[in-house]
Amino acid sequence: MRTQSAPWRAVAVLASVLLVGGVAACGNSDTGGGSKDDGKITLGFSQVGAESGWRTANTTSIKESAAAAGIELKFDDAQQKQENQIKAIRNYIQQKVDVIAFSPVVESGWDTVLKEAKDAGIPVILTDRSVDSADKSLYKTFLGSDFVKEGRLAGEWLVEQKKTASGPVNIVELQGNTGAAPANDRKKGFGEAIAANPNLKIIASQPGDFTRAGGKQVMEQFLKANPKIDVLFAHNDDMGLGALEAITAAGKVPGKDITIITVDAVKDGMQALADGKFNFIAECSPLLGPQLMDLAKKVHAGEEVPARIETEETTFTTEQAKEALPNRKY
Ligand code: GYE
Repeated sequence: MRTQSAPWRAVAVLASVLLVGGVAACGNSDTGGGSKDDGKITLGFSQVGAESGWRTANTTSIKESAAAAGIELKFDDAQQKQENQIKAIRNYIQQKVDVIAFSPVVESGWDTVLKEAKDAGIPVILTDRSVDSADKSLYKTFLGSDFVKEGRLAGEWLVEQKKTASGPVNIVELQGNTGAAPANDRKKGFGEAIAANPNLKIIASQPGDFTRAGGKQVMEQFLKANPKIDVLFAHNDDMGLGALEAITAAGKVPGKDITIITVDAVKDGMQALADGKFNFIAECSPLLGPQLMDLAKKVHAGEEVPARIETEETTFTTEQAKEALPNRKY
């Protein structure tokens, strides 16, 4: 699929001509709009928040990679609020940054601000999470995981584990924040996979906002309302880690009385898996920084980039977690 229409390329070429002209004419002086003409790319990045170990590792990856690539990074933490992200993107447009990248907290409601960036001639890169905009010309590319696949891998593992179950297997699900692509997609993939065995039933499913506190609180409610819980599927490690506290407090043994499946595979999650408190993790890599910087350089230069770049990922059992933990970077 083509990502870069002719008018976009024209704007990019014109921008670089102006940039080069500007450098020749007035050295390092500021253009007045905030974007410097010293040849350095300025990237405005709007991060979701700091809700999980995954997010912290992602932020570190982006900051370190920007420094290594010689890209000037403007960074904003939206504290899981869409309105803050829209504000940050508008600021970046006003400052005339060269490229905007963001990780949308929810999928919907971005068309207006994306159109504003497009009209200002600033290319946008989606990273980690995507948007549901029908107009694909509003952004250049989406770099991130296949969340449906992560959910499906989690579900397929469970189907295999429970293939000899003769009665109902009661599953509870801790979802990510409402409306987020990884919450919608992991739910979808998991649900599709477990449909292979009618004994596997999701008896409760609630958002825990991808945080430990959310996971703990919702798991407490699940345990109170449901005397028989066999499996927990948590959309990330942090909610699973919060749920561990609730499960232990209820006098149950995590990983034995309740099978626990999560997504991410950050260090704390991998430790819980190695300790037998979790049973399976579908990996989701937060180390998107280097690829993002590469893409920023390319779209700034007006080069074509693929419309979708998928992160490579794997899955872990307890044995595999024990092996991988000593070299785990995040
Ligand atoms: O799984 C979760 C984080 O968007 C892939 O967001 C990301 C998710 C990740 O809060 O831990």
